[in-house]
Amino acid sequence: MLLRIDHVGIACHNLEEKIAFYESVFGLKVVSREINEEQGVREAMLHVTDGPHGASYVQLLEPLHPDTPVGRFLAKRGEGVHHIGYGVADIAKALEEIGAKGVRLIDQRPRHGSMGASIAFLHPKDVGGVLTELVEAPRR
Ligand code: V0V
Ligand code: CO
Repeated sequence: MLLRIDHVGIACHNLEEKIAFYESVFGLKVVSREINEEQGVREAMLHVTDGPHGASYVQLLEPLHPDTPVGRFLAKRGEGVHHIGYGVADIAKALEEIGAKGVRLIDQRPRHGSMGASIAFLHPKDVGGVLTELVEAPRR
């Protein structure tokens, strides 16, 4: 069901500073920057590699306000890995199958994600403490 690691989401206080760090230390390049009001983030995708099932990225996340998922995470835990996003071929089908196994779905239906993707989150308490995101890339 999971095709690849689409992205690792990393929470930070200052997006521009963290982009500069990933560019200078790892040589990654920003391929997208967006503000997602619904998710409460300003985010950047840095391309890592291409694989047979699509690309993988680092997603850097800065909260738009303290009272958002990433804002609360930063206050409680500080900067660090916030979530893992897995690529799936059919997000509606994946949600149905995963929900049927008793994992709480934060999103019953897909939402708008970075670069035109459809995304949905699974509750970290049901995934061993890992906030898990499903990502269906847009059709080309
Ligand atoms: C919170 N918890 C986490 C966590 N965030 N555990 C693991 N990883 C995380 N990232 C734990 C937290 O420690 C608490 O456990 C418990 O969950 C409830 O947390 P809370 O402090 O009440 O925080 P809330 O109200 O933010 O609720 C947590 C959830 C929320 C996960 C339900 O953050 C959420 O709905 N997240 C999904 C949306 C999201 O994260 N969007 C930003 C990325 P204890 O302390 O009670 O044991 S947007 C994105 O990735 C995009 C756009 C994209 O990829 O395209
Ligand atoms: Co994400």
